[in-house]
Amino acid sequence: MTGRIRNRELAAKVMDADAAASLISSGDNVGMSGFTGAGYPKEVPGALAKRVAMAEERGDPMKVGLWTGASTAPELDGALAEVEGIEMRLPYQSDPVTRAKINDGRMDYTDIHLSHVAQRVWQGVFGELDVAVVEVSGVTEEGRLIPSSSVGNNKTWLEQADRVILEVNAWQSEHLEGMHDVYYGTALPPRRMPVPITRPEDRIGVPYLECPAEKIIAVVPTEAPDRNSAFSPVDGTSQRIAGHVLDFFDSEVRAGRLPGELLPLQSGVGNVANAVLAGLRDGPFDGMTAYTEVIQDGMLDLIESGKLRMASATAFSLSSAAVDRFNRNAADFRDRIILRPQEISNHPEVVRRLGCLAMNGIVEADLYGNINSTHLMGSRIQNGIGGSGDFARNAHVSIFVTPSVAKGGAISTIVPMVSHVDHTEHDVDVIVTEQGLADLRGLSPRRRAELVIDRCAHPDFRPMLRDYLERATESAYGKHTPHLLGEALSWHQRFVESGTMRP
Ligand code: 0RQ
Repeated sequence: MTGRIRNRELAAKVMDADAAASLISSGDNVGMSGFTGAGYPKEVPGALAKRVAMAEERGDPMKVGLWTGASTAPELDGALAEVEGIEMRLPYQSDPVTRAKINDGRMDYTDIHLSHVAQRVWQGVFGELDVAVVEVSGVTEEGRLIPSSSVGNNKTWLEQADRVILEVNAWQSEHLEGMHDVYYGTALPPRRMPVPITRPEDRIGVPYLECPAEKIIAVVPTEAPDRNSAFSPVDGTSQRIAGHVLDFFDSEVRAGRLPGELLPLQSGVGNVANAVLAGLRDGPFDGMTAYTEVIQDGMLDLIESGKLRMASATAFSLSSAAVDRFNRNAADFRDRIILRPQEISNHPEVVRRLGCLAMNGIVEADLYGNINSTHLMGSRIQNGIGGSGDFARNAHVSIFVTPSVAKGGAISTIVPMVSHVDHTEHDVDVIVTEQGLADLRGLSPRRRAELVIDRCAHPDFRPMLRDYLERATESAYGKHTPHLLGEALSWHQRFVESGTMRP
């Protein structure tokens, strides 16, 4: 381990996780590293959860505010949610225990565009950041921090926190050194300057995180692995969705709206998005690039196949099999992957300039193209908006993908009106299900509705949607975006009452 902590001053601050966790107080806001199961602290959160449980037993409850890059893993979110040690969680989660606590009303959660988090913290809108707990893969002789498998908000946590606890993880590949690009040029308005990225491969910062040694109060060694959940095997539904997306890219190239190597890809979280990447591996496009948020299995496959020239992101989101592959070949991947802070990987200015092709999964879409990415039946949070909004609004083409039905066919993912809106009709260019693809660009709401029903809805639900649209067009208050207000959310209500949207 001493090999990973090459700085003497920091080596003298090594302690175990329990001792480090004792330096966190009830009521503290704690900024932890971690983004989709990569680069989160492995030791201190569990030790903190133990403290919380002991405090509860003493009748002196302890809670902290928990801020991260995005989702983490059971050892962090799960452990702290289990003992109800989290007062306010932000900006994204996907942990089953956390989700249950939030939906039971026992934990506060604020769901934020991931590119917004750093600037909100700089503005102080969430209060002071007391402690940062950040995993790094090593410390250089000079005390510079070598980031680990995600960058997320770590730069901001290290700058803003009063006290810093480092976890140095020797499980992370040593070849990560040099892969990161940490940009120190951001400022709040009116001093904000352009972010000088004009190609996904541009490096504009430094490969290290900086932190004054006097702020670092503890260094905890670990060798625990990242824990990302495995993707489901690509099934027929995902394959058909991928096929429609590929055909669309092909026709855009033929129409002269996309170059032959496409534009930088952004692919969201989830199984369907991963399957689209798998489809691209067998497609006709070469020399592709990615400017995205996470590098998932499908992205790694594309790099290995030579189809993807390089990928820029803020984190890995790899299954354990893919992590092994990455760790074995990390030196080769280093030249073709750049990890950046999330306010840069998701920066609206850069996404617009590069012309990203955004592909994100959804919960449901409505006839007019509004998208719900986060809430089941309008009230139960699934994960969060993540970076989907950073990309969707600013993309060259914004594509949303979903199977046409959920829960074994009880739910239509195409509904008369979405029960929660994350992406408005203005940010949605293309909707794809296994049934087909609806290119909504340039269409009026009523034309969009016809196309979404014909191309995307499941055949079992198509007649009900057509019937709704016809009656709404006849009797709605306005004929521009016709709705029957008393009926628009009745499908959801039926599901809540009977367990199915079917009549
Ligand atoms: O629940 O596992 O209990 O059955 O939602 O659905 O079909 O596995 O889909 O893994 O692609 O995730 C929107 C959640 C889709 C994801 C979402 C139920 C379904 C299942 C998951 P079960 P699937 P995916 C940032 C990218 C927002 C953040 C984002 C997401 C579970 O894509 O979190 O885009 N997106 N980040 O049964 C009720 C419906 C449902 C439904 C699905 N209509 N009603 N339940 N489910 N549809 C940018 C990056 O670059 C990363």
